[in-house]
Amino acid sequence: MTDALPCFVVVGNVNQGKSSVVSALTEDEAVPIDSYPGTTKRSAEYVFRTGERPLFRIVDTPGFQRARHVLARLSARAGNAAGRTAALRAFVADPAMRAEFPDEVELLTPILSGACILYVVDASSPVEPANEAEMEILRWTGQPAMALLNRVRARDHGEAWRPVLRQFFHIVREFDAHRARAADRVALLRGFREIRPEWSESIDAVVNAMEREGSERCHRSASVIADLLVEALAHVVRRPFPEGSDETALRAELDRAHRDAQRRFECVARDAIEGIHRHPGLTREDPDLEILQDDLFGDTTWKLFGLSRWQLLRYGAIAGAATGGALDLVTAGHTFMLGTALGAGAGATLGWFMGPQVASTFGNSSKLARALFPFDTGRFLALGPVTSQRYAWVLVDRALVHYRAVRDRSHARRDALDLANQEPHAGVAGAAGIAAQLPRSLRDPLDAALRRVMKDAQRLGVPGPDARRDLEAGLEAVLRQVPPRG
Ligand SMILES: Nc1nc2c(ncn2[C@@H]2O[C@H](COP(=O)(O)OP(=O)(O)OP(=O)(O)O)[C@@H](O)[C@H]2O)c(=O)[nH]1
Ligand SMILES: [Mg+2]
Repeated sequence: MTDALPCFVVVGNVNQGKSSVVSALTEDEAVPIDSYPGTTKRSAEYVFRTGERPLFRIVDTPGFQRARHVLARLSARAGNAAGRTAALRAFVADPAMRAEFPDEVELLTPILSGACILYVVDASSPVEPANEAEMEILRWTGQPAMALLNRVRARDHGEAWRPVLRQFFHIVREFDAHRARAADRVALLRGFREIRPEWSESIDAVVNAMEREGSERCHRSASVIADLLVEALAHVVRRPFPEGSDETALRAELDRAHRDAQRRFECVARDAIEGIHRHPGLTREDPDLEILQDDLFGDTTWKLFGLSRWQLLRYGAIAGAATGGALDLVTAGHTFMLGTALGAGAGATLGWFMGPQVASTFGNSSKLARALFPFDTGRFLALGPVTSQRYAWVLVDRALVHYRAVRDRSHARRDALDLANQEPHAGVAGAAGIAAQLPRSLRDPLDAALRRVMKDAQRLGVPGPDARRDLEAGLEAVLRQVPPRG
């Protein structure tokens, strides 16, 4: 079955980023990659699938080690151009040659079985005579071939490489294994349509499947983020509050528990988004200034994420008029007593200056308590659901930034997810994020959906299906438009 699939073999000198290209193209984090030359010792085949369906095969190979010697041996064996491919086949089949040139035999074998060639060069290194020998040997195979200019370091010898590569290859492309995104992978595969026309149908099928998969990932990510928001915004923590117990301590404990739950919800959603994008092994524990590592309730987070004050003002979130049902909670008297709660407006306004207040506390005799816990007659104190629209947008924004970083992350990278450098820190709300930059045509429906979720949570404890659906639709529309990091 898999024999009918397009098959590519990735070759080149040692340490050029061959395995990195394989890893990026197959979205496989398990491909061994390392900075020491000679990491890949044996050829290994990787199959790219969407769902269970195999789409193409890629063979990673050891690097050329002694191309000039091999070319000399081959030249001695091949009388003329007509005899070259036969000479190569004889070379690969010869046990003595395998013993003397194990890497070259290993990398030439899959090419001679009909695979297309991806010749990877590190454009940060100069062209060497050995490279010329490599390209000549590949030419002898007679297989369609594309050259990829990858860059392992910052230096650039691309100008010297290009004219040399053009002499040997049908197509020469830039492909940065560490930065390649879905669109780059698709463009690369499309290139093979031109050099292997008999594969054009299967390559079209691959490209269509990859595009469908991208769209599906977006849809599933919207659902994950909608789950996060529904859970986080509706969450209520509750503790018994016996007569005479310490109210201040209890309120602090509720606050802690509520924040911990919010952090947990965010973590679960991040794991799910990473899973959807085939990044199950991603490390996020980068000690350097990680803005998304910054605590959800940290000052920096609240400065950098979410909407600007003016945007929130427009949505009525600051004046306290926005959260509808939340206002029902306000009862006479401003000191905290059982059965009273702070309104969302007051919380949001104070929160801007004094740090995040995201939800209100309520007791067992409040209206909300009767709605949420109708059969509970004991004394308790509870905190939630979220009343701060600003907080809702901070949560949305962090999810968007995380989504973009994961969506656009090449599987060739083995370092921790660098969320720190996603955007410059300008020190104002929205500066690190995406939400504040969204066009109003996307932001307005999402804000309306968020408000509805919060309002439902305040009245019914859980958002209704319509609110959930609108939220997911609003999020999906946004995710489809999130541009790559500028
Ligand atoms: N910055 C950067 N580093 C890269 C890129 N591609 C590869 N590298 C690094 O270069 C080193 C070698 O990458 P590999 O993919 O293992 O190279 P290889 O050609 O398979 O190496 P061998 O198997 O040893 O022949 C690793 O440290 C990679 O992280 C790139 O696009 N950008
Ligand atoms: Mg390798």
